[in-house]
Amino acid sequence: MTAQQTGRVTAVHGSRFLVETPEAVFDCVTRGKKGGIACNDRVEITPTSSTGAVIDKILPRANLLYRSDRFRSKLLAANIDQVFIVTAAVPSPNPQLLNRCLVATEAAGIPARIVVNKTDLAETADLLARLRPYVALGYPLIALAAKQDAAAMQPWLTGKTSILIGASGVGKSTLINRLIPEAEIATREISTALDTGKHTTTHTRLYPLPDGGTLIDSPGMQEFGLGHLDLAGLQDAFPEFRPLIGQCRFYNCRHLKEPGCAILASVAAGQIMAERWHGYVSLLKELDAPRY
Ligand SMILES: Nc1nc2c(ncn2[C@@H]2O[C@H](COP(=O)(O)OP(=O)(O)O)[C@@H](O)[C@H]2O)c(=O)[nH]1
Ligand SMILES: [Mg+2]
Ligand SMILES: [Zn+2]
Repeated sequence: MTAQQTGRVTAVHGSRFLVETPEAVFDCVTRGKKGGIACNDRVEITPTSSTGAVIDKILPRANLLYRSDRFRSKLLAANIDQVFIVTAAVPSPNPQLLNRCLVATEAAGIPARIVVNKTDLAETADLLARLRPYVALGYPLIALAAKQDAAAMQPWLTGKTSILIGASGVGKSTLINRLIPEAEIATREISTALDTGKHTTTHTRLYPLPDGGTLIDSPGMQEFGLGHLDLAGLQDAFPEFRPLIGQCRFYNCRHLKEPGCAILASVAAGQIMAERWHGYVSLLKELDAPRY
């Protein structure tokens, strides 16, 4: 029972991890205080019993989606093909959460798609109109009512590893349950395997899709810090800024109020959405804030 095995992390719950190998599913801990393991990481483990194991090593990642505040990073998932940012008109969305999710996804080099859920609600028309410019930026938008039908998602998912992120209450769990009939049972099994008695909904976990592929559910987020980016990384995460970088009068322009700024000129001309520039400014200010 002590031979090393390779598997993938199928659920993360605090410092406990479920790892699935060709042989079994193991309830794992890490050696020492080593953290930094994400859902869908490939890992090497050493079993310590028929159901328990220790994670020895994370195998190299294709990518890593994460957020961070001044104090710590929160890993969302590794090795993913696409990120679905789920929004809904109710509860009333914070437009900057969408921008932060988009920036994190761009910074990780992963394609982003926007899902507008709850199209059955009248308020959704306004949200769809407000988000139309994001389609012009290159982000596909999928509108659906998960409560009724999630067929619009299906063609996007097959054969891919995807994650759903977004505020709590937008309908991520409803969508998962619609797409994966066994999800509720799987969720209960994971909770039984990982729960230490405490009530919690902070798991990140993955589900195999019926037609092939993997879908990862993440806990709802109200905040989305990106303290790990630097100025160059931040600018580059806005696709509409990219053609303008290097065209400002000052080589080290931060696009805040500098004269001769190509990005500010584009915002003034209505070519760059003011809402996007405001998102950039608020992220830049966080980069400037002292870190502990
Ligand atoms: N009207 C409407 N409500 C929905 C739809 N999808 C989900 N909901 C409701 O939105 C609330 C939050 O859903 P949930 O899946 O728990 O959201 P999560 O926090 O993102 O996982 C629940 O009351 C759902 O019933 C939808 O398509 N239309
Ligand atoms: Mg949920
Ligand atoms: Zn500038």
